[in-house]
Amino acid sequence: MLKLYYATGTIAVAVAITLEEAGLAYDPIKVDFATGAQTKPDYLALNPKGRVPALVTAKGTILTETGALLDYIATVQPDAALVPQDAEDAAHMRSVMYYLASTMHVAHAHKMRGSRWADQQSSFDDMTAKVPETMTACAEYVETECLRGDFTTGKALTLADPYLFVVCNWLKGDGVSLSDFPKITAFLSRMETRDSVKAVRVKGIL
Ligand SMILES: N[C@@H](CCC(=O)N[C@@H](CS)C(=O)NCC(=O)O)C(=O)O
Repeated sequence: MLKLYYATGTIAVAVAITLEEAGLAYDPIKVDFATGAQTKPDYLALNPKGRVPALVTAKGTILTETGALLDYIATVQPDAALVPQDAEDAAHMRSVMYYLASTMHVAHAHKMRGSRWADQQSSFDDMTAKVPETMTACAEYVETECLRGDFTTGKALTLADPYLFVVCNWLKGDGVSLSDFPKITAFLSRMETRDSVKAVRVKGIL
């Protein structure tokens, strides 16, 4: 069975939701951030980046990077139709995924993970203070450019949606006023009605 290494509320939740959407069985294994388990030798042997998610396949191969794991799920379970047939829709889906990975997730990380980029407490404080502004700018982009209908590419859920759901769930805690973003608000509510999201909540992953 697949093994998903996750921490609650992190981007690893997007992988759990996508596994549920695809109907793939998996064993969720919690990495306890409270004790810094992601920095300990046992976990670093699995993922030298010290991050979640990591997915171990039935063959024992270790896969990392959220976008890669989502694409892996779509490839092994094509019947779930998690990638649009239309090439331009698929490109839009991936542009949203790359945006989330390279820009919005990174902007969010400036709140708590300043030590990745600096050493001084004043630098951390400055980065944290900027997060409401940068995440609001990201939310504006998501609201106007990413959501092209009920979901990222229109009517049907694709790989970008569990990813977008998790990152947009961080907005409130990052000081963004969700009432300014009706499309994002409706999208978050829509995702909450899905069995996949309910299942990860029941499992305590979200
Ligand atoms: N590019 C990676 C980023 C993964 C990542 O940064 N995960 C965070 C949780 S949202 C993490 O594991 N942080 C642990 C740490 O920084 O110590 C991906 O998308 O999978």
